[in-house]
Amino acid sequence: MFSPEIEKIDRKALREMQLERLKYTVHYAYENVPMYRRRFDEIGLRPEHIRTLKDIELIPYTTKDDLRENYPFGMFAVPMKKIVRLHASSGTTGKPVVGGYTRRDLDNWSTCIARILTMAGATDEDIFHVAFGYGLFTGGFGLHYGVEKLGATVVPVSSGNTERQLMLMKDFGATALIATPSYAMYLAETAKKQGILSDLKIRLVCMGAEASTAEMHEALQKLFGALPTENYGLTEVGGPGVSGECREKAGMHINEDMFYPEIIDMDHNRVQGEGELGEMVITTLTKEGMPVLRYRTKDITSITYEPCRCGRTLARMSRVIGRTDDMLIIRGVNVFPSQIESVLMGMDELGKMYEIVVDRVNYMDTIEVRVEVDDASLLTDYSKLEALVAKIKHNLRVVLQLDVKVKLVEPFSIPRTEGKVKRVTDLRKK
Ligand code: DLL
Repeated sequence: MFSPEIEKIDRKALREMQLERLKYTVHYAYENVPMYRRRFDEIGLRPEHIRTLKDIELIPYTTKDDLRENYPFGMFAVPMKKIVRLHASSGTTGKPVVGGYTRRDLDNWSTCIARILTMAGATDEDIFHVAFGYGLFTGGFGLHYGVEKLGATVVPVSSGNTERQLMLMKDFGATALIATPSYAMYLAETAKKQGILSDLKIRLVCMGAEASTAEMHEALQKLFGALPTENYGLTEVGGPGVSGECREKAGMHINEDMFYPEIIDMDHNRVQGEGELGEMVITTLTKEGMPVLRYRTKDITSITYEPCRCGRTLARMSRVIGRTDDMLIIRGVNVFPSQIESVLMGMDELGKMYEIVVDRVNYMDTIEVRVEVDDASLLTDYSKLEALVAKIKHNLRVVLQLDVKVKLVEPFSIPRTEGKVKRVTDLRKK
């Protein structure tokens, strides 16, 4: 373990530490961030009203809109002189969310990442190929400094130029790959196509920044012959480093000394119990540059506090099944793209790239799944093709309780992305 004193901490001692840090953060945010002072004053809440961890529920939520309204630096709690780094989310619409880091924030961030990489089985002997974008995105630099803190070798390749990436992975003898799940898959598929998969020494694939399914992990493990693990985070609370999977792959351990997690019910905004699915809400416990209280992530997951087989006592969050704003409602049925991915990735006849197109025809919602086949020759064999389409439709119906149109397409015909993949096109929104 990278920080055994924290990762194996007795939970009572952890709760005491969290309470102390929560009280401090609440005072600190109230004193230094005008938005928080206003919010508290409006409802007559004073920082000293927070006496127990449960009292966190008295604090109003923070949302993406709050951060946008305070763009770019209104949420910062220190003068700019103390901010040594800025990052921002890519945000497809409107202004991005900006994060500001003090020197101490950067140090804590690297510690969180070094823990997560160690959990995944990395050591200072690994050579990390970092294929996350370097720039305002928190993925590249965030992981980079964590690898350095671990003492491993970092190859800051950034995103783009897949063939060159593979050449470097091979020539530099990379043992660990850091990428989004979709890009890791693209690298593996391309290496397979070029016949160089067996020349790669990758033993770990550390993925994050987008959702993935157990089936996707299995498919990657088969291709790379390496253990895929995932980690989670978001720009609003600092970027990657909130949580990560250990080799037991039984949920992502949350760095609870730095982040206080809650799960709330999506409809009633109530705090959920252990194991119940809901929206993740995060409060930062050590941030100086931009403390955030009860941030609504929109990510749907659950939390367990049971100690893990690996010996860590830090709580674990389950794989994110989707975002509240990603959920599709098709003819009244709730559908998460991850449910569709589980079905597709579990079928050997299929390739690993797919897209989902939703439309409305004659007032009726339609959903079409386009998926690549593994072997192009299948597309010319009409009876096999029909049987496969029928099988996919059946499997999707079992999971979704919906009839889905299925179109099989040639390998590598769906465009790949180097950053976060966009699987769904919803034409109803046009
Ligand atoms: O994606 C931070 C990050 C970078 C995490 C690299 C892990 C690795 P944003 O660009 O602000 O920050 O996007 C945050 O991405 O709210 C989730 O919806 C999604 N996300 C991140 N990690 C995971 C994951 C980074 N492991 C948003 N599983 C979050 C599912 C994830 N979704």
